[in-house]
Amino acid sequence: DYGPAPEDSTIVRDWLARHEEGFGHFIGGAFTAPGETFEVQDPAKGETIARVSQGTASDVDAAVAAARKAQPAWAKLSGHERARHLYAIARHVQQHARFLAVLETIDNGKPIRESRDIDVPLVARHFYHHAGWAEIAGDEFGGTEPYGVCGQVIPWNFPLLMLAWKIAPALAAGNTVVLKPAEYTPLTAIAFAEICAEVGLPEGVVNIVTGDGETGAAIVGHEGIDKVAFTGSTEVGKTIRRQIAGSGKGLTLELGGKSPFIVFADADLDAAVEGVVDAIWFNQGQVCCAGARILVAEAVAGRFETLLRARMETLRTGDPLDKSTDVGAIVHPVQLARIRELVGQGKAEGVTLHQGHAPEGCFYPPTLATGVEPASVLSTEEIFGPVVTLTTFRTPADGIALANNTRYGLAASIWSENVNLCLDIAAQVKAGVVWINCTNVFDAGAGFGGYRESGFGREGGSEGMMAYLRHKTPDGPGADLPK
Ligand code: TXE
Repeated sequence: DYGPAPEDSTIVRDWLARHEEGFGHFIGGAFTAPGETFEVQDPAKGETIARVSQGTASDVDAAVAAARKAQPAWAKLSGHERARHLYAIARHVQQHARFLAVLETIDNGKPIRESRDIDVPLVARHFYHHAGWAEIAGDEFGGTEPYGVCGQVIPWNFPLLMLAWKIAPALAAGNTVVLKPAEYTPLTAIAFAEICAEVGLPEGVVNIVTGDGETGAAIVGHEGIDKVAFTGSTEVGKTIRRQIAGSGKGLTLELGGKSPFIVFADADLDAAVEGVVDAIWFNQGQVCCAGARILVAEAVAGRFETLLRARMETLRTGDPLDKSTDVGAIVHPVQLARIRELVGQGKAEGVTLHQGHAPEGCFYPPTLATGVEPASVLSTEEIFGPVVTLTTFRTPADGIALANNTRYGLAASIWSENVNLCLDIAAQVKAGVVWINCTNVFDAGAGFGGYRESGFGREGGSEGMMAYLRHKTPDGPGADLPK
């Protein structure tokens, strides 16, 4: 169990210092000179750590042009040759794992234990996995072709991992990409662009344009984009859907959630309490599939709450670079204000709050809300912070009704020693991902995505690959019909 060595932070600080004048965009295999820039903060320290260019319409034009130019040759490579590039990226991510983990933690505020043990290893895994798909895509997906150029817009909660979820399958399928990282957390995407250059990825295959929502909208709306993939808020997802309606562009959306965490009376309560820690205090609760609503059987609710509150007391909130930290900084003061505002509304409605400890600054304590009505803002709104509600239910039918009482449908977690009950409930919960006696388990081989206002399309697995390919019927199944 190693923490970041002091030299890892030094390497990151040196890298940032070398780019003090600001970072440009990565277009056509090279970095542009920085244009008009905006500040990027380390939320834990409240310091500006870098300046990054605000992508303009002409930057987006240039990136799309580079991606269009590169795409035919990239698609023409054999699957094996594309796989070699993806393997090389995966290996370089592993070689730079400590640098990337520290950079992610400084930029996002997430605990180093998470960026080191979860985010970065999953990024490498995603590229390895999709290299495998590139090798066999021709055999597995006969009668398909890539979309062409994909416009990809990602959020700030898992900056490098969301990049990997977007770029790896797109490239494996023979697409080229223009990706925009979130304005709060653009730095690991820039480091990733350096890796692309380092491994000799053909120029224009990956283009990274930094900027805000306006830059994102310019990418989404650009006529040279064939498919849009977005992860972020439900509100922006809906805007994008309207923006490109009728354009013929492909679209996948991975949006918000308010996922239930259902504990039955016969569950292993200690394990379920640890499950809650993973469900809502992992990444400060800034997780689209966070188990944000605990629904617990009335018969064990008192015991469960006691265990949970005792566990909350032991969580350490603070310096994200300290390897013993459990809960790090909130990504940005704006997000912190949003969490405070929603919790304040809940308080005004009369809920009871139980809170752990948090230092001054851009931190929020682990929070459990009890006495919460299903219609309360805390039950219905995605808080995207370390705040979980606890509600009781009597019968399994009541539990399911509460679980489905949401406009979202991203994930659900079910806890019981009775596997038949778990499977029965899993079939009735309206969610794209259901975990049984576990939570927040991700794998590149398993499709991830939502129902209802949580979006549509899947990332990961064969469904995730298909999302980057189009069927062409004459070559597809049925092509051997008598002529
Ligand atoms: O998200 P936005 P924000 C939820 C969460 C959070 C809230 C607000 O509840 O509190 O959203 O976060 C880009 N066209 N989630 O405001 O705005 C933007 O630049 C194209 C859940 O940060 O959706 C960024 O790169 N792009 C979520 C990305 O969209 C646009 C993760 C996400 O930002 C755009 C993040 C536009 N019109 C927030 N406007 C999840 N489900 O994982 C903004 N962007």
